[in-house]
Amino acid sequence: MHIHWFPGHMTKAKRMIESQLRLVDVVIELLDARIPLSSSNPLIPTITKDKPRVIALNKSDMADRSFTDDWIHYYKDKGIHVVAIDSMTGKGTKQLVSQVEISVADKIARLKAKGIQNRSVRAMILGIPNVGKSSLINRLLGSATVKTGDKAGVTRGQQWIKIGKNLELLDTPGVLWPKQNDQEVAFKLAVTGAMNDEVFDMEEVALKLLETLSFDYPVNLIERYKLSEPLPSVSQELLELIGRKRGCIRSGGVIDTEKVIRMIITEFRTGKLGSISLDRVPC
Ligand SMILES: Nc1nc2c(ncn2[C@@H]2O[C@H](COP(=O)(O)OP(=O)(O)O)[C@@H](O)[C@H]2O)c(=O)[nH]1
Ligand SMILES: [Mg+2]
Repeated sequence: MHIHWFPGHMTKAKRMIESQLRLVDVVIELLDARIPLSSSNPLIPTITKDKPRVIALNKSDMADRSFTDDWIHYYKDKGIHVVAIDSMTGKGTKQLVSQVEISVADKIARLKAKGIQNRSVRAMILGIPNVGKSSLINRLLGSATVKTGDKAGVTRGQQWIKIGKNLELLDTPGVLWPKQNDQEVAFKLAVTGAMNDEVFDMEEVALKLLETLSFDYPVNLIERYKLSEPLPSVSQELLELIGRKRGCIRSGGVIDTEKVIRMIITEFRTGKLGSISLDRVPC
């Protein structure tokens, strides 16, 4: 998928989400556990208004557990429901479903008091591209009991996935644009694969990644690439050292820089460099 988020696209996305929101009781905001802040769209609280919101920190299998715990406390302190999940294995998804149910318990109780019994809870997933929306939907679909068809008032083609006894999930997620105009955030989105590679200078991204890892996760680099301390303080030298260790060399003994760059970024994105988080909770 390749989206350039021009203002026109943003307006269209926002409008589409607003119309989907009318159909649901609760929103699951999907964030990347490695970069909860950078992968969030600042407009979500405004767009969702008073709707209950549950934050799911996805890809937690690749995030640093202690950071994820900090983020969970951070959101809980703000009174926001939050769960760490892994949409590939399904870890945490049961807890997510129960958090979604808890978040709307008041509303369901009010409906019950009015005599409306057994009303299903309707939910939708919201998130930026590549955060794992489809993977989560597929995971939840795997345990779905029934897949219901089109409903009156719903855009044709949109379906509800029935999960458990009384939860229905819209099978089309809301896609929001990622944060823009912030270099630090752009780096984190690029390195995690949230943004299209063509938009970035991948060498810059790889060098910045090495700089960050040397500082925060030196052991991960040392173990993965069999390096020894001290690591070169200049990222370019570190890149070349890793290239030599990995045999990314062209004829004439020159380092194949492009190959090393691709390798490091791929290894980071696939979790081979270990569990790494790039966003810390604000102080
Ligand atoms: N390791 C890991 N990878 C994930 C997880 N969820 C999604 N992915 C991967 O992230 C990429 C984007 O996922 P996708 O569901 O297509 O994202 P979408 O654009 O939000 O629908 C895919 O390569 C998935 O395999 C997760 O929890 N853990
Ligand atoms: Mg998708």
